[in-house]
Amino acid sequence: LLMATAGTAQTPALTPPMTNDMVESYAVARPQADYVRREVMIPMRDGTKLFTVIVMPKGTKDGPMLLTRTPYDADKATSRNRSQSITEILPISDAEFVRDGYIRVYQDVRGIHRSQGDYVMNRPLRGPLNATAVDHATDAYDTIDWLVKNVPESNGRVGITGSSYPGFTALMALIDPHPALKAAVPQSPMVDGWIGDDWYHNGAFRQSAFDYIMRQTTKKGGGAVPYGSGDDYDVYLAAGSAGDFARAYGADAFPAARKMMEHPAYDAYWQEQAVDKLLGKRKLTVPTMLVVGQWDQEDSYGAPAVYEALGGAKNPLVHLVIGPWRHSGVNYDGSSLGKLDFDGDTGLQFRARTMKPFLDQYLKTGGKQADTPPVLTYATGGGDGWERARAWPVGKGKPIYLQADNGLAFTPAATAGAATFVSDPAKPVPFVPRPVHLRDGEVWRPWLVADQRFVADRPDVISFTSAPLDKAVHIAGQPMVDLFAATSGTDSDWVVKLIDVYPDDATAKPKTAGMQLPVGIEIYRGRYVHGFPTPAALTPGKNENYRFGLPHVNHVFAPGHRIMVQVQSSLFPLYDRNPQTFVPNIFDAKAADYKPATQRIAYGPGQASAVWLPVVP
Ligand code: PG9
Repeated sequence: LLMATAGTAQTPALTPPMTNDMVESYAVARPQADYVRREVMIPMRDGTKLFTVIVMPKGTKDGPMLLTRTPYDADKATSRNRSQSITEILPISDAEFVRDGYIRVYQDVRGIHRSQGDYVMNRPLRGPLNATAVDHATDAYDTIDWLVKNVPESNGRVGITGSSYPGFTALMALIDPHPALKAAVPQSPMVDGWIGDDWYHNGAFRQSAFDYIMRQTTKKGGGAVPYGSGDDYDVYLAAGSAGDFARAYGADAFPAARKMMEHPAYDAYWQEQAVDKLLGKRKLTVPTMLVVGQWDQEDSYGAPAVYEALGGAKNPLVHLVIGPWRHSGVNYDGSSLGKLDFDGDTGLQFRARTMKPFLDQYLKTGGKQADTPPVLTYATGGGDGWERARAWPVGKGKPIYLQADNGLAFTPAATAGAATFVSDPAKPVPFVPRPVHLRDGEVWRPWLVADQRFVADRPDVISFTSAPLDKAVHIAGQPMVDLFAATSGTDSDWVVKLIDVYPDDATAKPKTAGMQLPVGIEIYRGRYVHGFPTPAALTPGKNENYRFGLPHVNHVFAPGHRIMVQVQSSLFPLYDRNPQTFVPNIFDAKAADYKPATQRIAYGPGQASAVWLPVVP
């Protein structure tokens, strides 16, 4: 320090050479920062304080607030880069908002990162599963209440958004909402963890849950599953059942994993926390735009299910958006996915042209009426971009039937028959090309558009293919599987894929030549064919009718392309293996229960297996 005394300049005191160079704590100096970033602890009604970061452009006045409630670290979310520019510290998806004077608020949900309290993975609403006085609905309410009273730069209006888990918390805020909550944009929300979002799909367990839970719910030690660098396919196969895996790798020490495994069927535990069911029982009072990716590999079920539960087109407050995205892809560069290229950055297009005007209308002071369509979807394949609609689905179900000789056609097969294959649980079909690395984002994010030629030649994968189309087939809605199938075992999984087969000759676009593009992939655990809450053994050799939905899509099968339906009985190691012998609980299946089975896929009169395509006239 320079010290001046009575006009005589003194030699500055020098830092002694042996001073400890470690600084205890230091608030980063940002002399040029174009923003204000405030960290606060917001008290909830039970006294628990939640860590919240409020970020806004310097000089903000009368700003709308956009809140995200997250288990993924509010501090990290608001410190993307060490920068003095607001658009650099916040996620890229916030840029359009803060450039226009929005106040961005990120909060750690209770019990995680810097928030106080208990972390309950999918904290159920107060009621039969939650006897406390707090849940995500009350926490959102209390947070909004505090924000409108304590952020003087705001105009007192709040919107809520977020993808996936934060999509789930955005939906929960709609239950008995705070009057200052004026709009919501839940993206890829986790809605029903058993039917079709993160933990199970139609009863088949997603083993990726273990790694997620072990990473997300460990305070010290623990963390990710030590897969090593080989092939996760081998790791899971060697372990045995998913239950054996959990016991061997210590996942059973994690309450979140135990809760999941203790409820293999669709019992009250799942039914009572299904957010679409919770919202369906209430009147929606907040304008809500539900968003999902057409190839959402984590939460494809939630957004369309909530749209339907809230009354769909009959409810003027609800909007649905389906983009050509992977899970949460809406918040990143949406120019491409796997081998597919789109018409520009579809993520940015949606955020800037649809989401922001929608929020502006309800959140800005004197917000302008936006031209928000009830439904906005992006037509992929031979389609040409964004399409507005009054209601979803747009198309009407038209069956495309499985045929003899691996054929597929819009007319039913004249004579009954069946195609067979042997499914061997010792050699399950991989869900992506091996070696499998479940944690590799480059593989995980686009896996739902992975070219299926990598398995099409396996004897346990059966394909039914149409003739080349002479005119385009445009589908917009949810393709429905209507499969008549039998197994020689007493339990079985059925995986059905709807595929767009690109022509082999495609010199203009060699990377997609001959591609088998999955338009939708879904799995169904056979034991639930007579009811999700009531698993039962299958009768060997007896045809059962399996009916289930594929993810919602807007896709155009172009002229010259072929439509394909592929069937197999495993999707490993993403989904645990079905032993193909009925056991009361598959988590406890023993090695001897895993048996090869002959699978019969039926077609023709009385057993007309088909996929109902939502064809746009
Ligand atoms: N799909 C993730 C998730 C949602 C809800 C619960 C647990 C996980 C996510 O991406 O947040």
